[in-house]
Amino acid sequence: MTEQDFITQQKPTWCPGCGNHAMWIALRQALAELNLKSENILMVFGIGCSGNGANFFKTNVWHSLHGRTVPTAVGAKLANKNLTVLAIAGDGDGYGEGMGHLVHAIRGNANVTYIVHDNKVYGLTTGQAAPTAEQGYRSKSTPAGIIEEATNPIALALAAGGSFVARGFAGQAKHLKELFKAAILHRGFSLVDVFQPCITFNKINTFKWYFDRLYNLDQDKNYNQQNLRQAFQQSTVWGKKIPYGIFYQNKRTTYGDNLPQLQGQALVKRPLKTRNIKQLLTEFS
Ligand SMILES: Cc1ncc(C[n+]2csc(CCOP(=O)(O)OP(=O)(O)O)c2C)c(N)n1
Ligand code: SF4
Ligand SMILES: [Mg+2]
Repeated sequence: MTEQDFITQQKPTWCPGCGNHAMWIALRQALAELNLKSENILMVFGIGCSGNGANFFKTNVWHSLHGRTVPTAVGAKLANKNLTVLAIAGDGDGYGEGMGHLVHAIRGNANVTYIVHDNKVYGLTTGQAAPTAEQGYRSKSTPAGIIEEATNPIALALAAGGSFVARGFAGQAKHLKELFKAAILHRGFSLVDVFQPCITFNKINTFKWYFDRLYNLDQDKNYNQQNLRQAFQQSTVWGKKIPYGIFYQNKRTTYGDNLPQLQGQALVKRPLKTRNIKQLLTEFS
């Protein structure tokens, strides 16, 4: 398949210039370059501008609930291990309502690729501060600036035991494509947090803001992606300079590997057996 084969007939409704367009293209290219077929891919989307991507990718797609993208994706992977499963959410979805799921999915290391559109706002609901918004960020609903400190998804994923933790940028589409490919090829739970400028509501974290600050860890010969201590150190760098790329990657058994029931044929391929549970009911009644 070519990247064009992953396009539906529906034209993207995102604002012209939104970082979502570049993410859409980079992901399609990654899928095509990995020789994946539409019918073998499941994308689980959350609710948000990011979630509207559900209409624009020609794969199996599940437009899930806000905050419930990850458990839906993990469940689907357990039911059909033959699918390449991606969970795609906004930062409000993934790090707000869905935050607890992230930590537990990382612990289990289910073989799912999780892509988070990090625009630091709730785009679809017109620009309220997302958990990744910096302290003091002003929006219509927080005119005096937010009191909370920004959540740090990279440090959090590392602390939870993440086996693949990365950050991309919608302004570096070629690098983003390679990052998506590496994340999909990784056996286990991979988090790719992507800086995705929301040009309509976030007037601070613009493309230029990122271009002025970002440096690429993947090009640093002294950076070791297997060194957790180094990854933690880089995850806390923020301000005039901000790192992106693969912070950390290691090999761990996946959730599916550790479940004896999942060995052999995928669950969905197995015949359904009817069982008589009368004896069980009598025992517990
Ligand atoms: C359970 C639930 N809570 C809240 C909402 C309202 N809601 C819809 S989209 C959204 C925010 C989306 O922001 P984000 O996840 O960052 O995605 P973006 O639009 O920025 O891509 C919210 C709060 C909802 N639809 N469902
Ligand atoms: S509101 Fe922001 S995130 Fe949503 S489509 Fe427009 S620019 Fe993109
Ligand atoms: Mg958002």
